[in-house]
Amino acid sequence: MTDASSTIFQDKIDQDIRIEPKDWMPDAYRKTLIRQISQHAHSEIVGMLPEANWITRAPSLRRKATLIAKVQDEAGHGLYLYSAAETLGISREEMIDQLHSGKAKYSSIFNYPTLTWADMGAIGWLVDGAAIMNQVPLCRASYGPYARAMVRICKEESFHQRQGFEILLTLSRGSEAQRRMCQDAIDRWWWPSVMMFGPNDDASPHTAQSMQWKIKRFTNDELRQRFVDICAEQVKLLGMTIPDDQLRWNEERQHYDFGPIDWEEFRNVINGNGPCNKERLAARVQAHEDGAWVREAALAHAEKKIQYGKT
Ligand code: FAQ
Repeated sequence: MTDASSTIFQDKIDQDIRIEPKDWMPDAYRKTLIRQISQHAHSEIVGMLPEANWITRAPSLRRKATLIAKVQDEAGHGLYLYSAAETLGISREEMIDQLHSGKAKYSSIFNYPTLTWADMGAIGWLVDGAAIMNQVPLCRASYGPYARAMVRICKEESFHQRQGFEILLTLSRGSEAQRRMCQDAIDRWWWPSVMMFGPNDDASPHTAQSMQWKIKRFTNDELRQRFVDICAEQVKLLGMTIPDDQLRWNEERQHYDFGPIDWEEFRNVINGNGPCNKERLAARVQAHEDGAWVREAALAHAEKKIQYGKT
């Protein structure tokens, strides 16, 4: 690194000029982006599994078609994100190896089971809702390929969030059993969704530096608070409750106060001991092995095309 390249890099960050793949960047900036973008990609791919569980059991053809489309969108998000990470000099094989060997993380939220149809609603409303809250600011991340991938992803996530809320709204206007199912799903998904934003700011090793580099635009706690504020209002439309007896509006702060987060549970889940960690990883590894013939066929086809001079 020369002083001049480092100054040019910092000037670009300060002036909100995007950093592009061929620009000089500090090694630590590159590593942080690879870590975050690849974990994000893995989350989208592993995130397909809890919902895929309900495709064959969706209550109507319309619900089934919508759920298939949503899960397919998530595959697309994973692929844009793997491509964005590849521009930083890591191969897709290496990222996938890191996921399958347990070296790379993916979002804690996808290690919880989907027990009833109402979970599809709760995932859409709460999980996609939390994802949007975290991802809209990433459309302004300093690294160009990541920020651009996020624009399309956010548009799709907002559709996902609305379909989830609509599932819960329908259940909330249904029979007593359906209302109970709706409340039960909210009860189970609330706290894991609140944890999605990551550790509190004072326990987050990466936030300060990522904010300085304008990868992150808001801290974990700032985004979590916004999420709680919005959900505390939206839940009223459902006539349901959030499972937190300390949730109340604080006039002075102009925000909702909320109860303590069980960080022990969070640590357990991200360290591989959540309810479904082993099942999720095993399903991914199996899918990858089952797909080996497709990769081989695609490679053979590409080689043939090159051999015969076609592109
Ligand atoms: N789960 O210092 P920080 C979705 C880790 S996509 C697991 O705060 P950072 C779409 C963190 O990696 C959901 N690990 O780190 C969808 C770090 O570990 P490391 C995914 C977590 O990076 C919806 C350590 O803790 N979204 O839902 C979690 O500055 C429905 C210290 O944390 C993204 O990935 C967690 N929840 O901030 C799909 C968004 N939180 O790497 C299907 C992009 C923290 O040192 C269905 N990522 N950790 O070993 C980000 O914005 C950031 O990476 C954060 C964490 C905010 C997640």
